[in-house]
Amino acid sequence: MSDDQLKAELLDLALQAADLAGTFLRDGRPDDLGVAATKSSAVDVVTEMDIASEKLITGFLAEHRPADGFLGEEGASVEGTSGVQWVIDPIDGTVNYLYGRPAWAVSIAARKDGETFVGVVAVPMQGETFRAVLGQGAYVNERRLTVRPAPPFEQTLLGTGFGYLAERRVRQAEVARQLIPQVRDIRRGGSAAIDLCDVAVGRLDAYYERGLNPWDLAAGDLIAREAGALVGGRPGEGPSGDLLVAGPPGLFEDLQGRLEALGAWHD
Ligand code: LIP
Repeated sequence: MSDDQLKAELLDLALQAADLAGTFLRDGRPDDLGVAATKSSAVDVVTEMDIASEKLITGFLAEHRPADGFLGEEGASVEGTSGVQWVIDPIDGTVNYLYGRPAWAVSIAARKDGETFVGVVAVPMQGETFRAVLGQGAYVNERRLTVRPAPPFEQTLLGTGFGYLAERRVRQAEVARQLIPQVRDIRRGGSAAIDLCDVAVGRLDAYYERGLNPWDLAAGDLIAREAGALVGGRPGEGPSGDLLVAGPPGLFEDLQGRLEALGAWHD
């Protein structure tokens, strides 16, 4: 199978899995949804729907590609033998989902030998599915995506997010405090996958966050890059849990330099 044939197959399966899970989550959300468990802190929550969504996604994908590997936020961890690894956030924006707020997504990426081939972010409450294939552009539904041209820094609408540990949030708040007077405004949406898609579609000029997990960023990173954004971490580094920075050329480098000077990459 050629890489293009593999990309087409992976995209088709990712779109089907994201639609399956997104429909289940949108239509099956219990009115009395509560917290099933917590992780790094009392506010880092998991619901029964996160767990069910991940099982739905991994079950569907494993049925069609049994030799693939899996890495999922809620525990899916399979090595695989095909060289393809699925990176899954079954609900990105779990707290939003728990509170009945619309900004949550299903994020599914497929990596081949470590390179992200396909990314899909479904946002059911917006009726939007973002998708990208490496080298083939990014789309929302059927519309091709291109990032908004870099504005002057003082006119930047800047997205960010905060971690689940209070001591990290103190440092993150200090970085945001320094940046707020320098930009148009700040937005904190609660889903990294949506924030990265917002950069791709032009609803944010740029986005940064410290503390993301691979499943938070895998699909949105490719979607933003295929829409023309630059996505990285500290200068010369790729996006990681230390720091993710995303934005159009010109603004990306300016923001990255300011974040480096502010020490946004450490607690
Ligand atoms: C969320 C991220 C978001 C971050 C939240 C949380 P989750 O992922 O997408 O950017 O600010 O703290 O980590 O936990 O909802 O999958």
